[in-house]
Amino acid sequence: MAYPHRAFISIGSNLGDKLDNCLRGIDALTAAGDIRIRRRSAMYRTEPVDFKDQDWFVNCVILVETGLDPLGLLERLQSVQRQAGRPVERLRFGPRVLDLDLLLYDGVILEDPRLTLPHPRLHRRRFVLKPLCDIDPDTVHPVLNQTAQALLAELEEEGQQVVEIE
Ligand code: PH2
Ligand code: MG
Ligand code: MG
Repeated sequence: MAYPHRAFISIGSNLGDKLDNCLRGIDALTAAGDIRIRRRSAMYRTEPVDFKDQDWFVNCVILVETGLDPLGLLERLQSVQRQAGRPVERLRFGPRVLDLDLLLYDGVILEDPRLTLPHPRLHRRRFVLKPLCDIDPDTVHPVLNQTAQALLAELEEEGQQVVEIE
């Protein structure tokens, strides 16, 4: 098996045993043998953004290597979300057992009805940028041409608290 591509994936949960949901989700990604986990950030408790009236999340970011193409990887993320018991219909930005979002895939820029790369909100979210900086602060956003570290420095902490879990 070849693993020529690098992708960053955001993991999140705010229902049930959030930390365990995230850890199991990461494990499930490797089951078919065509994705391997290279790095995992710390785990964080994070204040909900976009839809504020919901419980805090647990979030982290992983770096994977894979032979899957972007849409193949997206399908895999969706299948692991379903296995975790997440219904397909749900409130946009609302509570979820497991959310796996493809953030970056090599330097690919993609506008497809199924998938936008880089993730369209990644540069505005501390719960994504803080863990992303744990594992690769110098990674460059291919549209904004700025590093993860520089993007994080621009964001206000107000309303976007991110607390590392010891
Ligand atoms: N996911 C959302 C909406 N808001 N807030 C935090 N803190 N973490 C998330 O993962 C998150 C969110 C939609 O996917
Ligand atoms: Mg999401
Ligand atoms: Mg999602």
